Amino acid sequence: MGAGDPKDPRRRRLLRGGLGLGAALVAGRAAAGTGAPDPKITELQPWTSGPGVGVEANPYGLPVRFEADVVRRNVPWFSADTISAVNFTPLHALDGTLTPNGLCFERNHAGVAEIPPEDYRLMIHGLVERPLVFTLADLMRLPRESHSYFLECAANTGMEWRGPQMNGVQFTHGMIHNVNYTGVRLRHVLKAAGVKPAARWLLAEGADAAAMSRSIPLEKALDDCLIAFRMNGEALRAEQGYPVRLVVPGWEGNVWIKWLRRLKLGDQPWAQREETSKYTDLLADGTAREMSFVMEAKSVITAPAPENPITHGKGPLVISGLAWSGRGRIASVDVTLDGGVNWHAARLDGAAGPKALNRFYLEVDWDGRPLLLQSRAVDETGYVQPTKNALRKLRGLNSAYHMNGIQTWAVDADGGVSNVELG
Ligand SMILES: Nc1nc2c(c(=O)[nH]1)N[C@H]1C(S)=C(S)[C@@H](COP(=O)(O)O)O[C@H]1N2
Ligand SMILES: [Mo]
Repeated sequence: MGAGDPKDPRRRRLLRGGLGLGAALVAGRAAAGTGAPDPKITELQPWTSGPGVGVEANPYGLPVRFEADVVRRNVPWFSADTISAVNFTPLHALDGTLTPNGLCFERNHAGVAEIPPEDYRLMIHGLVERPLVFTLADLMRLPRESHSYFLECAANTGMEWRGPQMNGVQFTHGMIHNVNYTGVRLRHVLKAAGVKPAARWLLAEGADAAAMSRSIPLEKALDDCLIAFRMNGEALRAEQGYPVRLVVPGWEGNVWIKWLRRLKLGDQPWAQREETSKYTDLLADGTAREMSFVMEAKSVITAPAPENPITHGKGPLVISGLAWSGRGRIASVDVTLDGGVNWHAARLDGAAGPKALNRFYLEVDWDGRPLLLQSRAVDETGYVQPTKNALRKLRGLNSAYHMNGIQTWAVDADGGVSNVELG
């Protein structure tokens, strides 16, 4: 006798134990209420009346067709052409913390480079004892590690500097992904070349037509950076930098050079386009923050969200979201239902490592009244996610980058959700 056997007393206990919540959840359903037979149970369904496809139908598996809406999306007005553009991770449709490879947002400045692995070269030169060139096979002979990290574009949520703009969490917060990378510590590769004592900075350059280049302080390069060739176990996707990208944990996405082809050691930064004209934060007084690398603690509720209205009426409601910090681990996340009058400690699910996405949940009993939902992350340094207005007071309105303010979703009595801001 097993737990599935109707005569099993354990099964009866389970059913009885679950009745309270179960009754509340099905209360609104006609079939359950009337006692009429549910044809989905009583009638033979097509998926039962014949076999499905065989194991050769999908040598590389794809999502089930009912999930065809779960895709990256872009906004047409972002740029004149999609070769220099961004698309957004569908955060509203995901749970847990890892982003599936096919759903990782893309930000390309000159389209996706396609590099045959045998043609890949990584050059290391400048202030080194021995300039070196690595092939992909060379890199794969060095000691390897795997770590999960978030990558957030500095422009994520940037549209919201001037007030609520985008009515969907995919567009307000979707320039982020969280991937388990396998690769070689950058410091192993730099040590092989022998860094000269005068070296202070590293130039990382991509092999794409944009030749995207950024200056990185040597201290960070020798710390936790990876030269990665796997994402979530498989080869990098072309759009994520196949065959090799730089992983710069906790720092703005722009420095995570894709299609990495060159590392140059120097004694000062290079003043590349992406660290002067772009990816700097123009302040109210006309000066600019430069090299604002770290992505500060941030969080967002992914359900309910504009794409995830409450459709089940009052009763048990699962509030879920993501929290992250470029300075390390998330210590706690608080959630408010009333625009910040009362805060409740959310439950952090599982133990996320430093500089990675954390999943949080808060289970509540919704009374059907309108809500003003917010989440607020605190990281291990004690930094508390600020309000958007606090950030505006500090940095003015000129910036398009580093907006990590608290997001507000208004839930109306029908369960509809919209992007709002409290004055
Ligand atoms: N070579 C190269 N590296 C690049 C870029 C690029 O256009 N070319 N875009 C950068 C920017 S601005 C971001 S936010 C991240 C995006 O990484 P993703 O496409 O994996 O999301 O890659 C960075 N690395
Ligand atoms: Mo970016």
